[in-house]
Amino acid sequence: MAKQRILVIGASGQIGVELTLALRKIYGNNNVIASDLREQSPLLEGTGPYVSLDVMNKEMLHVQVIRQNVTQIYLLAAILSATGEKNPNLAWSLNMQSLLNVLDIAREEKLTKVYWPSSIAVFGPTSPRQNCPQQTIIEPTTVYGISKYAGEFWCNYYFNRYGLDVRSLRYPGLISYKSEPGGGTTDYAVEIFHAAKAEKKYTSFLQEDTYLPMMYMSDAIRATIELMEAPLEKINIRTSYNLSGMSFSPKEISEEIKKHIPEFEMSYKPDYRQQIANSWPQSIDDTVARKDWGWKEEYNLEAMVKDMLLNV
Ligand code: NAD
Ligand code: AKB
Repeated sequence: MAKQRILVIGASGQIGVELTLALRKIYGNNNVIASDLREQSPLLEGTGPYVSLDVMNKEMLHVQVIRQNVTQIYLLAAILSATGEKNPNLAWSLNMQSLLNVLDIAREEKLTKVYWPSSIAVFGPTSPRQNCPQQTIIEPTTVYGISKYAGEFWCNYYFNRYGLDVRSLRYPGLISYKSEPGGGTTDYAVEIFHAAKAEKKYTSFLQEDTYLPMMYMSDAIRATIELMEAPLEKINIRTSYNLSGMSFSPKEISEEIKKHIPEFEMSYKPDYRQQIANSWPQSIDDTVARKDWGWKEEYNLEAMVKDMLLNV
């Protein structure tokens, strides 16, 4: 394989930090260029190149792609579900224009691959709530979900029309300890660990019985790399693959935490994010990802809670 030069856009975010570190291990520190609008994460300092970049500035993005001899882009910049509902126009504009800028430049510069994540947020209240399949009724009700669904079809379009090898996963809510989550509805499942360790109590912004699809970050990073390294002929979905790890409610995660911290107290004060959570499926069927490129998660709720409490 020819030498790859990878640009990660949104590298200071929850996924970006860990994905950049993982890509640097595989492709070499200097071949993975981290970029973001905000400053570099301290966890990335000294591990490889960093450029300050606004993905909305197409000209500057294009200059960087040429200057850095980029062959692949991982686009992670986005506004997530909860923040998106506070500023729908901004969410639509960033989530769509960033993708169109990247797809256009990738086509023009003949990049070998592009990665862009979608989300379980593409599904809406009319989708099946349990084991939501790859192909089903998809009528999202959040601006974030609408932008992700539209984005999936842009990826599909660039693959079919221009042969651009763009790949995508519909991540569930991601749980991690290295960098903070960036304004999603599933963020409670990260906040709870910090509160459990620091104060031994947490007030959930979702009701106790709100089941949502979730995944531990190390599984999500591995899924991303496995998808991107899979041979071309194994990739049959050019919109975005369903991906599943685990599914739990605030009550279930609090009970699992109590096994390690018996004095932990959980209370509930649902806010506007409850409505968003109610519109999403409770669990996801990812049979197609398992069949096409061999996906299998490692972490269940028990293993994830144990590891989070060790590391937070
Ligand atoms: P995040 O908010 O933590 O990180 C996004 C990063 O993008 C931030 O560091 C931000 O500064 C940067 N950014 C914002 N605007 C930018 C711009 N104009 N130019 C350059 N950088 C900019 O988000 P995340 O959780 O790491 O999510 C990354 C991707 O994964 C997003 O597309 C998100 O929709 C998707 N996703 C995340 C989750 C999750 O649970 N974290 C689940 C499903 C899908
Ligand atoms: C969010 O809650 O917005 C994200 C997601 C599931 O896309 N974590």
